[in-house]
Parts: sequence; structure tokens; C-alpha cells
Amino acid sequence: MLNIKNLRLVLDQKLQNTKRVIIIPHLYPDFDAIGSAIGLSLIASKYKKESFILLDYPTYTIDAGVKMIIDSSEENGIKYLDKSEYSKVKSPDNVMILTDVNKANRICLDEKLDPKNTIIIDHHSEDENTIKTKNKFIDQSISSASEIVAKLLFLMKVKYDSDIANYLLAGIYLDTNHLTKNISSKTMKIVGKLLDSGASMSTINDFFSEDFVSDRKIHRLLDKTVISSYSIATVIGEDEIYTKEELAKAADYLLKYKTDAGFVIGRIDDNTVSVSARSKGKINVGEVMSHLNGGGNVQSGATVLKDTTPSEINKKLQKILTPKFYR
Ligand SMILES: [Mn+2]
Repeated sequence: MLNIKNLRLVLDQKLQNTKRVIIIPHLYPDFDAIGSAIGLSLIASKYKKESFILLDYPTYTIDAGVKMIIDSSEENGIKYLDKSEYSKVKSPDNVMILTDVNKANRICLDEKLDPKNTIIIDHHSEDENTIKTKNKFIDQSISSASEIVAKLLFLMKVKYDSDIANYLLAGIYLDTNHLTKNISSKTMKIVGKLLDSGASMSTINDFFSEDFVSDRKIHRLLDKTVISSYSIATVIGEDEIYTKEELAKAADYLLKYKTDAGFVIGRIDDNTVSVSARSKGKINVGEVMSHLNGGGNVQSGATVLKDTTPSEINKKLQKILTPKFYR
């Protein structure tokens, strides 16, 4: 495992010796995955290398705020590449950087990545699906991938404008539940630097402002909440298609009550079900999710499952939820 100084050295060495960088955020990218990916494109530009952020557009819906960032960063020269066009740039010499993800089943590429040319930057726990490479920086104590990348921008003296500062701050803001959890003084120092660079809390609030239709949808979903006698809240959404962000927001909401953990299960497209899980700390929801082909950490976890239904997944979840997950 690398520390941040070694990560910087690895990036320096790999980026000098390549022509092209492919940046891979996790599937269904959120503010943290996209913000950190944009920061990494900037690092590639400093080395005068072409870079692409790889997305798998047609198969899912992206949160409106995240889409806004993708569109406006694209206007400012950040390049995105749909998976269907990946074969055009594919080369064994490319450097592949995974951000906000470390597992093969959470990215949109099926090919086996060359460990030599693969770098992982993440803050999620590892499991048997974690891609094998020595070039790995994973620190679960850091709030977000955006915090790690912001730190790299400072260390590598990469110039960035207020838009980029806002994208990175949006990533931190999301993964800290609006600067209320997983916050350390180190995180706040980075937040301060981003604000000094022109990021503004009111812009971030605009990114996160609730869309009325989506907000109503989340509340309809929350109406289905069942809280068990052992303080676990479960929501099964059978009727509508949700974005992963909507499921995550509903799961965050469940922690407002006298609950230890919340699980929200819903469809993200016609044949894909996702679970978003949140915990106050007594239950390791990342570990629970790892039994459903997903992952995460103590406080937050998720999974995506094909060809199933929300109620089928709920049955499996209820069987998995045993006292052993209490810490
Ligand atoms: Mn993240």
C-alpha cells in the first residue's frame, strides 16, 4: 500500500512514461467519483498527457447535479469517453487510474487490467474483487477520493480554477453528508484551501439543491419504511425506477430516526436492483453489502444486482442480517 508521498512519486513516474491516461470512476458515478476524476485529468494535463474519464452513459441515469458537472467540465476541456468508444484509445501503454473505487465489479471495463499500469486511489474497503496492483492508495480514514485528489493537486502544485475547486468540494460535501460525518481537521484544511481557491458553499448548495420531482419520489419511497424491533430500517421500492443518489438520500434520511442502520432497496433500471445502506456505526453495513456482491465501509455501503427484484433482495438481506454484523 502506498502513502500519499509514494502515490505522488508513482503518478510522477507513470505519467512521464505514457501518452494517455484513462481515468475510471465507479459505476453510476457520484459527486465524489466525478470530482476526483476531473482533478486527476488536471494532473494528467500538467504532464501534457491526453486523458479521458471513462463513463458508461446509456445504461443508467446520472444524478442531475453530477450531470451538470460533467457537462460544464466538458465545455472547459475535460474529456469524457463512453465505454462504447473505448476500443479507439485502448493500448497496453495507457495508464489506468481508478478513483473512488477499487473493485473489478464496480467499474465499466471487463478487461483484466495490467497491474503495472494501473493505479488505484480510493477510500473504500477492499475485498476479493479488489484489483491487484502495487500502485494502490486506499485510506478509509480519509473522507473522500476528492479529498485525496485535492491533496495531490496541492502537493504536485497543479493549477486549478474555482470550477475545479467546486467539483472537488462537492465530492467532499457528498461523502461527509454535508460536512457532518467522517470529518477530520485534515479534511477541513483541504476544504479551507478549496474555498481559498474560489470554491463557494452557495455553488455547492446549488449542486445539491433538491429537484422537486426527485424529492417527492424519495418521500414516497420513505413512506414504505419498516423499522424492525432491533432498530434496522428497511425500505423496499417496487414501483418506480430510482437513481442511486435517490436511494442513497433515502438511506441517509433513515438515520434521522432511532435506528442503528438503514437499507433502501430499489430498481435503478428495468432489470437492475441497487441497495443503499447506512449505519450510525454499530453495524458494519459495508460488510453486510459484501455478502450481496457489494461493499463499502462501516457507515456506508451499496450493491448493484442484475436480473432480480427488490423483494427478492430483501429476502436475502433479512437472512444475512444477523448479530455478527454488530460491532
Ligand atoms: Mn467516495
